[in-house]
Amino acid sequence: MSEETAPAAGDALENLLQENRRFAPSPEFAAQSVAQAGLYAEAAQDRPAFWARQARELLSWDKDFETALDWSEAPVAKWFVGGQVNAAYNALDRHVENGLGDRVAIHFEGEPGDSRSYTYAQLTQEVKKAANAFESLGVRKGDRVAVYLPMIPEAVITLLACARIGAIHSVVFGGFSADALRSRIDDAEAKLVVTADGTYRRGKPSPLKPAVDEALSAEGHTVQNVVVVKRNGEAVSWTEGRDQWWDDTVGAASAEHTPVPHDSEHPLFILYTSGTTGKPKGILHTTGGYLTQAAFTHRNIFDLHPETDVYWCTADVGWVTGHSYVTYAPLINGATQVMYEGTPDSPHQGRWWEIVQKYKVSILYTAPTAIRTFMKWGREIPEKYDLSSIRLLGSVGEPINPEAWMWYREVIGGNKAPIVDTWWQTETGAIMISPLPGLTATKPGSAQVPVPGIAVDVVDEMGESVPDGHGGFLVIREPWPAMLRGIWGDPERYKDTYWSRFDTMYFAGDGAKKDDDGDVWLLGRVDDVMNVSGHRLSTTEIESALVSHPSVAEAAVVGANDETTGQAVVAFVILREGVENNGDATVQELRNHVGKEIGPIAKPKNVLVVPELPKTRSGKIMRRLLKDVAEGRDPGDATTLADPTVMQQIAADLRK
Ligand code: 6R9
Repeated sequence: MSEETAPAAGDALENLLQENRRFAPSPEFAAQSVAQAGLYAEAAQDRPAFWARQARELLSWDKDFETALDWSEAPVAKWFVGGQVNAAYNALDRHVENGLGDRVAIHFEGEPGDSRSYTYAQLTQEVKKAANAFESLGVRKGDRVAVYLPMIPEAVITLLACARIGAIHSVVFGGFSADALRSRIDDAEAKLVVTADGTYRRGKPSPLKPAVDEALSAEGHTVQNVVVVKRNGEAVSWTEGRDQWWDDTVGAASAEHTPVPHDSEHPLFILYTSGTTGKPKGILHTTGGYLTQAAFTHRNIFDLHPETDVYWCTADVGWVTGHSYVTYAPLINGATQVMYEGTPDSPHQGRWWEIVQKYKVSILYTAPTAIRTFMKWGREIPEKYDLSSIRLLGSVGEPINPEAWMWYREVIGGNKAPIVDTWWQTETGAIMISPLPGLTATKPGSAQVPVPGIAVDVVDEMGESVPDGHGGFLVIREPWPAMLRGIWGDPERYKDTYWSRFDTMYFAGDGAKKDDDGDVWLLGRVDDVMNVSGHRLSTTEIESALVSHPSVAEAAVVGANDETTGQAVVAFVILREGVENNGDATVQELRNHVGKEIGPIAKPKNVLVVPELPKTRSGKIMRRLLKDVAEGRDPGDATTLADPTVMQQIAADLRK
């Protein structure tokens, strides 16, 4: 996109930006809002001072810090320099000391229907025992611990036990292969692996330990011990001396453990992101700044009233959302949360809503892909349950199309719960763009406004801020507390990936647009933006148009190379349950619908009706694979898909 063509980019995006529905917070909601309007002005006046106040209010420091921000070694920031803090103490012990020991920290719901709850006092005890156990296995401050666990309380316990002793956790999502696990173990040189015999998936036991055994079968690794949680009771093979049952080590450990203070910049964790190409990047986060922004955003964006709310974030601990908004922020803020092990359709498609009803969940944080799946299953399923406890809804992970947003609001939120669409990344550590629910009049499909104290902008090719009503690249102009401190073992790659596109600004890799009010709309990764006959089209916008057709459940759009137009729009759609595929007639109907919604330029050249879409395990559509299909190539590596057979299903369907 050149400066000259930048304004044209806007034209094709009008569809999304003509969205003019607004939902102001109700007077009752606004009256009890945690976030106060003064935050924006305070942050604008002195950003580091604003974050320093948050750091001191939200965390208990063993030693107060001297400097809020040291940016002298940019682009590596230091926040709250000289301060000392312990993440686990802040998440646990201090609540017990403050008389909140009996408050439930976690209501765990297993897939087979077993459940257990941990109070803050109980969770503190478990973490102390795990900390002692890991130390007895030789884990020291700064050592790396690989975590390959399902969504069970032991995952949170393990992470907090590492944080307590200053060991750096590196969670590898339980759905990743043995090879992926090994490469992450090697890259971080992990000393300990914490895993489980397995978990449950759709009512069946699903193994984990065999992948660890396979990962460690070849020589040359750094792992000394494997601690194994017994979860599904399936038989596992055992390496004597190396393998230890959780119940034997953690179970036998002392429940006395004194947390030691860590420097604010002490590394807290590494989390590998799936990176579009090549080797995964080990995103490094440190302690004080990360915890401050995670806790601040969690309290203000989710309007958390810890005494009364029941919070449920459906993310797996294998993703950054499961770190910031399951493990750290809710516990730092003293919240009561729900944790669910399994899939949304086990044993039936109402499982989530049954859980909401059972625990009276008041704050629900999930992803657009889940919302669209529930839309596909039909509103009569959630309508069978009492969802009246819900008072706030959150969305994360992808742009949420206005149809899904409206459905979420009406069917799940009872037409009253504000929706916060939260934009952020593994790299940003915590939410960066989001409405504040008691203050912002929300717009279906837009993440809208930067969090107070965060300097987001949309710039053109030359790095110039675009005027309202125009699109470009999303950047962050100033360092923020929870920003990544680098890529593990590869400082150059950190600079190249994020700081070379625009010299002094962080390049997020997302396309975005400011509407006439200056609100930000996320338009997908910049590699998802197509150029058709010189017009820039957003995959998100066309997908959104397709999904607004009553026959369509889900859609994914790619730009396929085209001799005449540069790129051509190719759409993959899943029809709603009960809708018949009438071949060419259906295709024509959908093409015309997009033509009507956006304009003839956006009409897909091809519409392919498919049974499933290829998604990563975090629910992101793998457009790269669809592009291969659209361009007539054999889709390459599909191993990172949640369901690796999806591509075969699509190929088989297209051959019909
Ligand atoms: C938290 C998380 C980051 C990428 C990001 C963007 C997309 C996340 C979004 C969103 C539009 C939102 N993304 N939230 N796009 N609206 N509310 O998902 O982290 O897995 O690192 O993904 O996800 O493209 O760049 P991560």
